[in-house]
Parts: sequence; structure tokens; C-alpha cells
Amino acid sequence: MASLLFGGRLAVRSVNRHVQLRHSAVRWNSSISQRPGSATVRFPGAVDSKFTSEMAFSRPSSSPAMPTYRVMDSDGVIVDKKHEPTDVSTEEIITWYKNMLTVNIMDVIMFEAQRQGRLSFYMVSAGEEGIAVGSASALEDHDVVFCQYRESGVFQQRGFTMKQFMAQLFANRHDSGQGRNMPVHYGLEYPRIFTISSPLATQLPQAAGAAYAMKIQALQNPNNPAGVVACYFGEGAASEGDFHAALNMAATRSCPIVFICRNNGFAISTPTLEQYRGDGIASRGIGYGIDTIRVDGNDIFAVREATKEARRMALENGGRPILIEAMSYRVSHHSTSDDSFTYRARVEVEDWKRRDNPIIRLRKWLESKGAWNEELEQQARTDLRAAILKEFNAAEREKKPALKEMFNDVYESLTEEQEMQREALRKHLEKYPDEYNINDHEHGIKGL
Ligand SMILES: Cc1ncc(C[n+]2csc(CCOP(=O)(O)OP(=O)(O)O)c2C)c(N)n1
Ligand SMILES: [Mg+2]
Repeated sequence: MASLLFGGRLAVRSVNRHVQLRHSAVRWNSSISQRPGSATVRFPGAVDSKFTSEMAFSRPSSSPAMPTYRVMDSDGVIVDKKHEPTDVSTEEIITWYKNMLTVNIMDVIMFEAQRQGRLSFYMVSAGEEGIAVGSASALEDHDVVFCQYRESGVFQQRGFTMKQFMAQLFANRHDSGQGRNMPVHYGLEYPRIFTISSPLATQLPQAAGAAYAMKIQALQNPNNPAGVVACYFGEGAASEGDFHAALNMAATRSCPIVFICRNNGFAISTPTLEQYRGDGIASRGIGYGIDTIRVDGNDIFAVREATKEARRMALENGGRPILIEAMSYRVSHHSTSDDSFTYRARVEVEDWKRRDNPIIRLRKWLESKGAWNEELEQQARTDLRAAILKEFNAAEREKKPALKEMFNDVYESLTEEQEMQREALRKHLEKYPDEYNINDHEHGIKGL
């Protein structure tokens, strides 16, 4: 990746050397030979490990669970007044609130639309809007983002328009992916969010690689504002080998990346109790030598503050990875293809809905400041719903992408095999014209 970005292996080698030199102190220290009589051992693989004559296995059960950082309690009250948000205006906080609300209302409409057969698939992020919007609010436009699939709030906060959401969901001709991806697999060119891909955890090593490239870019262009990569994933995805490869690569190469894990208690039907026995995903960050924090994902202020600080730390001294584990509960079914009441009790879900929710929490805080009330709430809901439905109706009526788009963008130009496939498709469509809605596509058969 680096050589593609920086035009030549030589340039990359010299930059790599530069990067290595900056970290050489740490590496060379580890190879210093043992001092006679020293109480600590200097194995190359475990520096400063004390000798002990007490044989004791380290037991996870005797270490307390990592605490969960929180700024605001479930009644919307700031727990410690010194964490009262002061760096942003109430107006801006209201935009976060409306962004969470937008995603929440869109989710209800689109879930229902899928049930009516108007789109093929959908995934909601109910209960996790605070993690997405809060963390994205702490990022800069020149940062680069990799998502899983349950982070619509990140897209909303980074300026993805309702028209763009709907174009992708209905796979119409305005979709930047030209209808080639499943619904909810959005992508945004700038502020950049790499297009979502279904195979779990693939975004993690890609994100670590992108962060390494950004580190080298920062060395080459020190006058440009330095950026980080933010990489989102679910706790289930952290069971993939790619998660471990990505964290280790980011740690050993000191890449400026903030890993943001949404721990929502489930990987489809598998509860966390059956996914792992350690202390969540946070404990794994420590294992890889990565500074880590666990936060309350229903508390948008805590998520934002932690991400802001993580971003600052990730850029310190040339770069390093940080891990945030944001705790929440997946209130919804996994997707429109899932019925979660076959593997969890309805009462458990209802309990969570009633007990805690990032939107209600922020609403309580805004109301306590006199910045929100029932009337504003009803107005906002009516306006947002109308704006979503307007784009919904327009997108559903739009033409689908031209048929030729199915072959484009795989290679720079069509290969001989692709030409043959296109001709075979043309013949097939001409033979069975009544079997396909060809005219739903831009320019009909001429668009092939
Ligand atoms: C490599 C791979 N294996 C399995 C799947 C099927 N799958 C899709 S989502 C999912 C669960 C992921 O859970 P988590 O990462 O916790 O995200 P959440 O859905 O809870 O937001 C699984 C197993 C997949 N998409 N890719
Ligand atoms: Mg999960």
C-alpha cells in the first residue's frame, strides 16, 4: 500500500528507516544484555520482568474488570461537574441530538419498508446512535474512517445526505456504488469513509495499513494537518484473526489509529458470554500494548470526550494506536433477516429500552439546560420524518443504474471475458424480455 501511495520502493525504504530510527531507542533497549545481580530480567521478549521465587499464575478472575468511563448518568445529569461540556455550543449539541434522532427515525421507516418488500435488507443501530454520533463528532474532516455496518450515525454526523442514504438503500442511479452492494453498505468520498464490506473484520487490517500510510505521509509532509484513522467494529468481529493482526500491526508500527469497538452484547445470536471469557475487548488492547479505555456507549459526552482524547494521543510523538470499547446493548434484531426473540427474552430487551438509551439521556440533559422541550421534540420529529420520507419517495421512483455498470470499475477497461459476458447477457435479455424489468434501469437495454 505504501509504495502505491508514495511512488516507489526507494522512497518508502528511506521513510521506513526514518520511522524505525524514531523507535529505535525502544527496540535497542530490549537487546541490552543482563546486568549481573539484577532483580529484573531482560529477555528480549519481556523487558523489565521481575524475578520472583513465588510461583503464582496470573488469574484474570482476581483482577477487577476495567472501569467504564461515564460523564452523564442515565437521568442526563453530569456526574462530575468538571466534565460539563464546555468546548461546544448547545446549538452544536442539538445537531448531535438531531443526528441521533434522524438515524433512529430512518431506521424505523426503513425496517418497515423492508418488511413491505420495498428494499431487500436493512440493519438498524437502535441503542448505539450515541457511540456513532459522539465519536464522529470528535473527528476531523481529514481523518479517515472505516466502519462495520451499524454506524449510520457516523455517516450522518460526517455529512452523508439523506439523498445519499436513500440512493444506496434503493440502489438507484445516484448511488455512488452503482447498486453493486447490499443495502447499508454505504461509502463516502469526503470526509472519507471507506465503503463498508460484509466480510467481518476485513476493515481492521485495512485501517491499520491506512494509518501506517498516513504516518508516512505526515513524515513526508509535516506542514499538512496530521490525521488519524478511526476504525469501528463490533465485539463479535473481534473474534476474527484480522482483529488481532490489525491491533498488533498498529502497535508494532506505532500507527495513528483509534480502534472503536461497539460492544453491544451480541454477534447475531451469540451472546458475549459465549464469545469470550476475558474482560470484554478492552483487555485485549492491553495485551497488545495499546492504551485502552472502556466507556459508557449510552453517554454521548463520554464517548465524545474519550474519542477526542484518543485522537490527541494517537497523534502524539509520531503516532500510536488507541482502543476504545464502548458498551451498549443491541436493542434491535441483528438485521431484517433475524428474529432475536428466538434467542433472547422479549422482557430483557424491553428492560434495556426502558432503562437506558443514548437519545433519551441527551434529551434529559438538554431539557435540564432549558434548551429542549416537548414542543421542540414533536416539531423536530415531524420535520425529520418529512425530510426522510421525501427522499425515500424520490429515491424509490428513480431509475436503477445502467446495466453496463454491472461490469464497470472491476478493471480500468472491460476485459475480453467481460465483453463476452456482457454480450451473453444482452442475448439472454433479448430472448426473455418479459422476465426482467429492464426499463427500470437507466436507458433500458441500450444502457448495457
Ligand atoms: C467473515 C464473516 N463471518 C461471518 C459473517 C456473518 N456475520 C455477519 S454480522 C455477524 C455478527 C457480528 O457481530 P458484531 O461484530 O458484534 O457486530 P454487531 O452485529 O453486534 O453490531 C456475523 C457472524 C460475516 N459477515 N463475515
Ligand atoms: Mg455485537
